[in-house]
Amino acid sequence: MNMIEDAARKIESMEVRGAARIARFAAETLKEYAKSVKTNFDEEMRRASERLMNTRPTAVSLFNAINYVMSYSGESDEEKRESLIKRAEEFIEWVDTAREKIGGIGAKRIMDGSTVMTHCNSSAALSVIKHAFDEGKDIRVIATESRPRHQGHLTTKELADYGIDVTLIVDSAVRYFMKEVDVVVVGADTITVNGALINKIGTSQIALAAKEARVPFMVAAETYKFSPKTLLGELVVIEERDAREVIDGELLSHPKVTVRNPAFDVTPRDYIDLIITEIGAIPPEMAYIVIRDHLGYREFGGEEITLSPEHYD
Ligand code: RUB
Repeated sequence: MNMIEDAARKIESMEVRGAARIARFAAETLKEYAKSVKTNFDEEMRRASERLMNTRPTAVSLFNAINYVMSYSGESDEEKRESLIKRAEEFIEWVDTAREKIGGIGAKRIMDGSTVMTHCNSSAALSVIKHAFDEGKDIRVIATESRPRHQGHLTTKELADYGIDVTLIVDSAVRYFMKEVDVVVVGADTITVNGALINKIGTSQIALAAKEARVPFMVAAETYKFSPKTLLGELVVIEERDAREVIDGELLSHPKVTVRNPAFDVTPRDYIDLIITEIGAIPPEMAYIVIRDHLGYREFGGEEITLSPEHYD
């Protein structure tokens, strides 16, 4: 289990972060682990997947990745291993191709001469921005710092290295700069059945400011970011991380001070103009259709939902 424990810690410490990367990494880890399991295949894989599942609670991409890979079939351990490896490879390909398709679709909504605001560090959102740039559009990006972990620095470096002009701002300057923005593009950790977005803390404030300023707000989200669990009424758990990410020193131990550090927030669907997925640009109201028809969560036997692998395409 060392391999699994190492991988789990990489996700928990955010050495591997971002909903798509976490999902891809979990699929890769399960694949490598499956190769090393000698006996009790089902039991070993179940324990491994449970450990990975419990690393970060909010991004449903992790749940969908593990569910997809663990829906393996076969009689013997050898057949099961082969099936699992194949499914892990399929999922990894899904991650890679979806990001590219989203980039191509989303780029059409970014006009030449635009200023684009983005938040945190989303591979899907950056794919949209890079595709627009690759098409020769003259664009400029405003990237938020994304405290407390400063993922905005990663975004700034990645886009600047790509040749795009980037302005880095503190999170509280979003409204100040919104008047210069033509479109906002962010990623997603989870899309719920009613079309709400769960993404990096601060996203909902940006959506609010965008709506007030009549600036279109787009979400770049692969279909594996849509949450089947919310169809059964489950609420998305918002991860609350260590207060020491926010502040250190004396204030932390002051008896009258509490420091809260939620990592994500919820943006209601009314603030979202469009969700760019690999199967098309859709309104948030279509989330139910994606979960039911594309991910295949159609029939539920009791409370337990089991993924029918053939429904993924
Ligand atoms: C990352 C974050 C990203 C989404 C989407 O949070 O909120 O916007 O995960 O990213 P954290 P991607 O840094 O806490 O993991 O499009 O790459 O899946």
